[in-house]
Amino acid sequence: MDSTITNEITVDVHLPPGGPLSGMAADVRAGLTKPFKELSPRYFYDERGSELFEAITELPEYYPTRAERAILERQAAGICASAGSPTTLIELGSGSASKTRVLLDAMDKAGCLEAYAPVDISEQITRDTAEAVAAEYGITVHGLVCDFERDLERIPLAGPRVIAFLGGTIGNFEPAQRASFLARVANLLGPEDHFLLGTDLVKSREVLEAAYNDSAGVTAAFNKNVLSVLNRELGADFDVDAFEHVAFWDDENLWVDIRLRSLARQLIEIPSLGIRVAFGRGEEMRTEISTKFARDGLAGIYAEAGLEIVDWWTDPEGLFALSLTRRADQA
Ligand code: AVJ
Repeated sequence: MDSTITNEITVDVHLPPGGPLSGMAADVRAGLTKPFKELSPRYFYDERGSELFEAITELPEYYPTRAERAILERQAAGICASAGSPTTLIELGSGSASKTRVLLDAMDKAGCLEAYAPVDISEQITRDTAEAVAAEYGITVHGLVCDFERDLERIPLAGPRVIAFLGGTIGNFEPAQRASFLARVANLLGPEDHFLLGTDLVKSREVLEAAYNDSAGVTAAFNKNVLSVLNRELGADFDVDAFEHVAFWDDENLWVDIRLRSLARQLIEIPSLGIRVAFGRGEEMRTEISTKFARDGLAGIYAEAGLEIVDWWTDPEGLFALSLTRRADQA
């Protein structure tokens, strides 16, 4: 058989000099010296944290991953058509790209697929994903290893493109951070480009609180693991068992508020930051928010960023949504 290899793999690395965790020290110091302490959810995902998150996605109470996959499986062809049969899929936070293949398959079937650009903070995963996708689809893959909150503007490849941000991770952004991120995405879009975003939806307190307080305790272990990350990376001396997992639905802010509660009065030493941090008994520190959306609210958030909804899909139970947008001034 005569076969010609036409696919091409490029991976550009744009990590800051200190690597993925370079800003961590300053960021953690700022968060732990506030009156209401907080840590960024970006530090959850070391090797163990990533494994625990994988386990969360398989829990009976944790519906978002299954719901998003169900939408993709049912609607991939429609998404591809609504996006104008794009040649290029750019994926923010691509990871191992397991859900992405559903979209790539649909683009392949529609005959429009030419290129894929995974964008992720992990160099190894991005290289592995780039090679696997290039081999499976015989297409050009241009990976970008970066913190896409800093280096969004480096995104490669010509259009028509669809930029996808799946998994509901936008829910972990604070409102101001979310607004500037969406405005920057809008700025990247040319007249034929689209943005595809996964968002978890507002639903009953019972369902939401169960999803973040699973009976097997996996979410609690995931949350507490961030303390082990600080111990390893910053030489802190957190006793992981001296904190308990807290997650509750905040119906004013429309987010699940995820915290660690100190079980005792304690003083934590963080030598590499040159600080000691006091926790009162019962004091809570925020480790994550997970915002839930409704279509109207999201349309308003998009409008402020200069985006408008082209199409919207949910799973049969209405748990999760994928929305497709374009630049409002280019309609
Ligand atoms: C990263 C958005 C997929 O907010 O639901 C899961 C992270 N935290 N359980 C979410 C998470 C606790 C998750 N996402």
